[in-house]
Amino acid sequence: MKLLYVVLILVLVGSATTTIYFTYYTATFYTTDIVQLENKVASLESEISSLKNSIESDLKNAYDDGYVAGIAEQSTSSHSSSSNISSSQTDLASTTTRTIGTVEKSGYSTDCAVLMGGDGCYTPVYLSANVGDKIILTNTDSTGVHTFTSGTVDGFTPNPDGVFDTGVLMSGDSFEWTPISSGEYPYYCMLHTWQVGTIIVN
Ligand SMILES: [Cu+2]
Repeated sequence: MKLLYVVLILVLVGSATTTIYFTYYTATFYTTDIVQLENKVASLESEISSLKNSIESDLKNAYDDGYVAGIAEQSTSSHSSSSNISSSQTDLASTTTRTIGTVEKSGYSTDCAVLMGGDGCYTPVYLSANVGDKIILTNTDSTGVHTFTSGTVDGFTPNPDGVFDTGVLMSGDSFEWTPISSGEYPYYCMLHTWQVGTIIVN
């Protein structure tokens, strides 16, 4: 009877051990399989992603090449068309800009006037320019308003000739004039008759 118990217990322990053993191994195999599959999926995903990136960069390179080629073509065609532009238009493209300003406090004092021994109330008081130049007339006097009015002053009597007239320029304001023919262009300030200058156009 005692022996029977021992055998029974051995059988039970044996079968339990076997069950645990198989369960453990099965689980291990499945786990290993799942891990391997997951790794495989991850590696495929990374392969797909790198293919995507390479396609994207190929597309971008192709686009950039096309873009550069397009720009090159455009500049070539604009070069060939610009050679058809007449020489007068070409000259306009390379305009020289010249500037005349007003002398500080020239509205209060005649000291700047050439007739009073000064250096002139406009600066430079004589400007040499060429036909087609861009001449910028600026009131650089921080203390007052001035004009650049083409013409002459006879004593206190102004004689505007209508070639150009900036009108009243506040301090810092500008006016642009481009001479279209050569000659000497005297001008004066409508507000301060001692203020005169000359533009010589060649
Ligand atoms: Cu003035």
